[in-house]
Amino acid sequence: MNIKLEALIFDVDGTLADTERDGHRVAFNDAFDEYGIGWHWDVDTYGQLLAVTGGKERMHHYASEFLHNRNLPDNFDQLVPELHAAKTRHYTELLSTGAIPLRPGVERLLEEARSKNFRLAIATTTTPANVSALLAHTLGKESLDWFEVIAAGDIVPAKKPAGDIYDYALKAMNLSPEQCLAFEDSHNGILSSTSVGLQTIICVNGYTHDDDFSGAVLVLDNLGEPEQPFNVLQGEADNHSYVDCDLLLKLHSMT
Ligand code: XBP
Ligand code: MG
Repeated sequence: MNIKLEALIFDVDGTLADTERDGHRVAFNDAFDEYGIGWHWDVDTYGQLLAVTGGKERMHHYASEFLHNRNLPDNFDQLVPELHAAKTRHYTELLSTGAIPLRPGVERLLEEARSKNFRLAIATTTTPANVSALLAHTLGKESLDWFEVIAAGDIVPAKKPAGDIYDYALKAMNLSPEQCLAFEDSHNGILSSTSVGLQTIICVNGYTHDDDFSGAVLVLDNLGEPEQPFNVLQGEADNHSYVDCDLLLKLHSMT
């Protein structure tokens, strides 16, 4: 492709950090305990619930598909936003303890991309406060300014797998999808990014390693580090052992 690579757009949950099992799931359960509703999402159940993105949407999905709307708390529809606010509080408190680190290679790649003047953005379904807390407690508060756009949560009507959040980020940066690469970890994520025409690199995690990533440019177990090479699960990494800007430029030129 002759079009220049200008920007990298990152998903957050599962991509920048492994937040779902030991972060979001735990915070949901803390909120359920706080409100005494008797729900508990174990690791396997939560994996099934990840089919639906967005915390409020996930609670509604659990009520309808797992509980068949039986024995729900009183005023359940009104309670969901309250439960979700409590979950966000528990989640951001957990992040503030440093419990969830960034995935291998994330900090290194962001720093290299910045030094080479690539533009950076975020496109995620998670609540904006969660993104701020993760960045602040891993890379420092100033890292929020590394991202030209942080597209998150309810700013678009339809969450992933819809493409709206990526579309929002592209419009805010005034870029076309051909000028960018996206980074994702899940089937819903790649459906979202590719639906707006973004070439996408996948780093799988414990919940997503068996997902269908047939539209991906490259599927890895993580971004890798010089001393900790990635494993290629799908695609061609041109003899690289970790993702750097050189590899990104090569992948982009092949698309
Ligand atoms: C992430 C999610 C989010 C989080 C919870 O998906 O599905 O819903 O689990 O976030 P993706 P909130 O990585 O594809 O963006 O509870 O703040 O909604
Ligand atoms: Mg994700």
